[in-house]
Amino acid sequence: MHTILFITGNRGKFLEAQRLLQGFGIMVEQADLDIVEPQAETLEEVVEKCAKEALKMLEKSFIIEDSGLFIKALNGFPGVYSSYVYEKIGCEGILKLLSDVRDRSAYFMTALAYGEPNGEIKIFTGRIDGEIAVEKRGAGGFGYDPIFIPLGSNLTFAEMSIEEKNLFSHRAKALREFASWFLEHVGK
Ligand code: ITT
Repeated sequence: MHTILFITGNRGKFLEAQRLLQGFGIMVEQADLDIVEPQAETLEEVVEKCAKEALKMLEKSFIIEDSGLFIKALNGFPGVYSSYVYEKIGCEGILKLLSDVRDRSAYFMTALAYGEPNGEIKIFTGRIDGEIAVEKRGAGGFGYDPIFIPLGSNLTFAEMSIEEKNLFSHRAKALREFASWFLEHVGK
């Protein structure tokens, strides 16, 4: 059994990762380190910079991830600014921006970095396409979950249990990639 840290201040993310990685025999502990998110053009760049910062502070293997919602009609906004935009205008603000918009396609993406005390950093990504709902629905999840409907379902992420969201989500895809690689490279 392996134990790694998941560096995040977001409990919802942690619970999703914990549930999924359990199935691979990988235990996670939440670590809420004070890492300031750098500005960068892609989620991969952001997470790589964060992982380098974390490497300086930790002597244990860890994962850290950065996620974002990319809306087609808004040219990919809020994308790398998802956190700031959520704090400022929330789901309601996004719904207002899309009030007259027919093409509501959007995707969620996660870039996940695994870091080891020896300095190795490896990046994994996951993406789920879907659309923005016309109103908020559901009480589960966090962030933009009440307004995102993944392709293949009629429910928003906030209407799903953690297990159901893990069948679809960007995060779950990145975590599965990571877990397969980890078990192969670090051993069972
Ligand atoms: P960290 O401590 O891990 O950075 P965070 O909540 O700041 O937690 P991100 O920067 O990765 O996480 O997320 C950017 C925004 O997107 C933030 O407002 C999240 O709530 C939202 N978000 C990320 N993943 C999401 C998901 O699976 N469902 C809904 N919203 C999500």
